[in-house]
Amino acid sequence: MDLNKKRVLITGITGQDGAYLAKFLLEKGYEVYGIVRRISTPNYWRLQSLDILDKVILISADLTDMASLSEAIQKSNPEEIYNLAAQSFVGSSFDQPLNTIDVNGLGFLRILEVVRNFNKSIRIYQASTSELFGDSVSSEGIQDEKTSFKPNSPYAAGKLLAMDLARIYRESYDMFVSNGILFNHESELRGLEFVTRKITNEVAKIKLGLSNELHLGNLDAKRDWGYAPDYVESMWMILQQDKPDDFVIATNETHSVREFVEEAFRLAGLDWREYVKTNEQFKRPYDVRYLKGDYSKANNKFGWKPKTTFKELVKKMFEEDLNRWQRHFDGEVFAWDAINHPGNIKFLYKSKNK
Ligand code: NAP
Ligand code: G4F
Repeated sequence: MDLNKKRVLITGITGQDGAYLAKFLLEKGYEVYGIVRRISTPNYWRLQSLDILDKVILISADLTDMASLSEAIQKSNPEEIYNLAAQSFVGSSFDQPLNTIDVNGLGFLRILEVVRNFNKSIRIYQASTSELFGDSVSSEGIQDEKTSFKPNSPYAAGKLLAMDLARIYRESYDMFVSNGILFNHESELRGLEFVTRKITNEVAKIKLGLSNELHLGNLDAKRDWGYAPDYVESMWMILQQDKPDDFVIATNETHSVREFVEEAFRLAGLDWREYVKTNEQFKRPYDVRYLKGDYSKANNKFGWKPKTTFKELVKKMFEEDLNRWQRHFDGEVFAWDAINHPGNIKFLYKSKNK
């Protein structure tokens, strides 16, 4: 432990946002700890591709296991905790509703309880979401911090529980707990099951002749899509405020899934109608139809604004996927598929003498 550095603990460090946030905080001079859960195949490809795997300190813990969280928080003794871990795929929350609520709702309560008992001065960021709004605003409106919540999925219900708990712990115990209500944000490190990455990855394969169909669900759904590296900066800014509060982070623009598809195929020089098939398998029992966020509060309070446009986002993702498949084709091994090379990982194990 480097006592000259500010310490931070990130849950979900192996995910898209966790990896970008870890890189951002390392650059700010923090000592970065992250919890990783035990899975059968190591999942360090994002940390590897940002070249930070050997710069972060990993602790084995799980949001469903309070004892492991308690140990992780005591060992890292952080000034700030960013709770990014979640069962984050809305579609899967319909297949695994209990696990989703356990991780996304109760998991956060476990963190709050450990912090309340261990050190109430730790500042906590909770990864809240625009999914909370559900269909509470029609296709002409815009969502901000005052818009009512109407969750449409077990995923959003679990996140609403966490958001309510944040407010309750803030008011009851004078704890610094803030929510970032982030609208969709994507990147070259996005999971392959999310619609943006599924599209850019498949279009890249089609372009290289490795695939000839793209199966999608609801093409009419509209989302406010931003770029993940821009968004992790807002998480840090939210925790640097004088008082805990909740902030919408978005781009103030909305685009349909169909528009995303059109743009990706346009970049590939192909006509999307020849390749895209709608498939019931990818439709949800209850989908959020329309999201468009107003980020003025964050902009007025600490000057945050998005830096990447919709077209730039699609281009970055498509070009990176094309590049990865091209290199894969050429037989090159790189971080994306070389997930089994953990390298020089700093892992904090349980101490015998505790
Ligand atoms: P992601 O890529 O799916 O990452 C989720 C992370 O949570 C992974 O590191 C995952 O570990 C970890 N995790 C899952 N279950 C866990 C458990 N039981 N214990 C410990 N760790 C667990 O998600 P993301 O896109 O980075 O999103 C980060 C957070 O922001 C999530 O809470 C998400 O719900 C929220 N959010 C995301 C967006 C968005 O558009 N990206 C928008 C609003 C809110 P493994 O690597 O082992 O799976
Ligand atoms: O990319 P998606 O799976 O993201 P979704 O459901 O909006 O959730 C993401 O953003 C939330 C913030 O609003 C986060 F809280 C959450 O963790 C996650 O990061 O789906 C986007 C839209 C949906 O309307 C979906 O029905 O795309 C539609 N869609 C159409 N075809 C598809 C597909 N989604 C996926 N994943 N796969 C399809 O084939």
